[in-house]
Amino acid sequence: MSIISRGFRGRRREDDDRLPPGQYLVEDFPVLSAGPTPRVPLDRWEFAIDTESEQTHRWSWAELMALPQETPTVDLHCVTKWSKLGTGWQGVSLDTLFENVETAVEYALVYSYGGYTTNLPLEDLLDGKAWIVHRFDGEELEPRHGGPARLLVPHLYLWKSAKWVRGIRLLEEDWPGFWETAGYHNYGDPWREQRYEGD
Ligand SMILES: Nc1nc2c(c(=O)[nH]1)N[C@H]1C(S)=C(S)[C@@H](COP(=O)(O)O)O[C@H]1N2
Ligand SMILES: [Mo]
Repeated sequence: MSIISRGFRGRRREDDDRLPPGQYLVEDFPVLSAGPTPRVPLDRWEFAIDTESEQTHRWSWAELMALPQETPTVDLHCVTKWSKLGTGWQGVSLDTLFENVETAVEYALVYSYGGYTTNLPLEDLLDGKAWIVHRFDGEELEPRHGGPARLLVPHLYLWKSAKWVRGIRLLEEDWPGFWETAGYHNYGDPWREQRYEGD
């Protein structure tokens, strides 16, 4: 008779290597939202990139769908300590969306339907590191997980992956977002355990 539950014995070594310090694995997909789920009809949905020279690049839902689609499989790490490995998504790389965007600045402020914001360096959105995703696990992205579309930036804590994403404003100076203003770390690297301001 074993007194060790399968859950503990069943964890594989390669999974441990993918788990940042202080995190534990989950199989379900928790929902963390700071407010109610906004509902945006697809015929009124748009995504925008606003540059420092007040140029706005806009995409309708149909235009987003017509762009080259990628299917990243990534690990998610939430600052509340759960990690979910090997999640499968579909969406458009930020590299594709930034193709015709001219900018000389370093900072990005991501904003969502419903008012949520989060900031990160522009370079963390580029070079295959971030997507606007609209499908999860082979299905349309559920509203509670950010549907119709959310940002996915898996190398940073999940609060940077803005749900119900509406746009990205490019800024000369860093502008802290919702959680960053509330004492969370400005950058949020899970491998350096940057949870709170000062970590
Ligand atoms: N618009 C918006 N995006 C958000 C949030 C939010 O409250 N509003 N919460 C963030 C936090 S703290 C986390 S951990 C993840 C949770 O995503 P999930 O609910 O799909 O697990 O979304 C992030 N993106
Ligand atoms: Mo979170």
